[in-house]
Amino acid sequence: RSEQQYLDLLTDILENGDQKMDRTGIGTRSTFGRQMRFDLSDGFPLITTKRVPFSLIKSELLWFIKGDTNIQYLLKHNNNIWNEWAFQRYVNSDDYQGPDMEDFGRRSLQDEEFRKRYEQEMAAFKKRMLNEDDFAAKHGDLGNIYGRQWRAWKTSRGETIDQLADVIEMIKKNPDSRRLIVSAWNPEDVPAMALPPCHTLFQFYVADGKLSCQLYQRSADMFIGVPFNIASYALLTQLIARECGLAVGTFVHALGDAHLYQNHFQQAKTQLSREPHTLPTVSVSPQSRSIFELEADDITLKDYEPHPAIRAPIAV
Ligand code: UFP
Repeated sequence: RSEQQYLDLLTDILENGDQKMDRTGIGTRSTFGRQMRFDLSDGFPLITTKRVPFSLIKSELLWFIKGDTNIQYLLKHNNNIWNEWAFQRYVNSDDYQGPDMEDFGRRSLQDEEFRKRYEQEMAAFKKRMLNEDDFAAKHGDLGNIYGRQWRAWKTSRGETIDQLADVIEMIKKNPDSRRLIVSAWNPEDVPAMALPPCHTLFQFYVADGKLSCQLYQRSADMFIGVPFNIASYALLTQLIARECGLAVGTFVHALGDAHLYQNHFQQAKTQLSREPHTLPTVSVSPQSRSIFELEADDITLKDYEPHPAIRAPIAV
């Protein structure tokens, strides 16, 4: 069963992982170079041993596919997962005149008074982002993140490359190609990035009328990030298969540093005490709409009956 591989890896890291300090200062148990394989014809691999918010995964993926890098789209879809990154850029800019927001992530965990100020500033930021297009254009853009790298990679000659459209064309015209790759890792950009791409590169493979995809993820937060990442790439594979008239094959998830944060151990144990349920399915319609035109309402998750969500602090 698909989900069992995730649970087995979680168990292995918990029991045998190496103690490792990390950038966030929290500390992890970690292992290097692992692989999970999800046969997408078994069902859609959305983890059932805790509730995972599919609507956030869906709107984020559509945002990437459209090549959008401005959080206004996400906010319009009630998706707040990239807010902190835009807010960070805003409070560092000359336009920001409010109270000091230095190191807001850490301070809002430690200082109650500060947290209230931060939440007020963030709420005001979100409101302007939604209501003022000029403000959103100026302060909502996250720059060279996935949407830009996939759809408008800048070359040294000043041109752009649409890697996603190109790979779809290649899958259609030359499905046996061994060069069906999209890369998000740009060594020129990395030093200036707050969060260098975690999903660094993916490759497609066609055999027997089925489309498979392998992702190389350099760094994997097993408890919070990975269930999102599995579902996101499973959905991407399904959407590209649909675009190319192929059935879905396997999603292969290759992990570099696969880690469990110290403050997720208890939650992971709770999750591991649960029995997986049958996987849901995802349907996409209408058929006439291309991958680049799809909207959130065109993608429907069916028969998802997970165990309850498990709260856990996110490392920033
Ligand atoms: N992380 C994920 N998946 C993602 C994402 C981040 O697991 O899609 F964007 C986690 C991995 C790591 C942290 O715990 O976020 C990134 O930190 P670093 O850049 O130090 O690897």
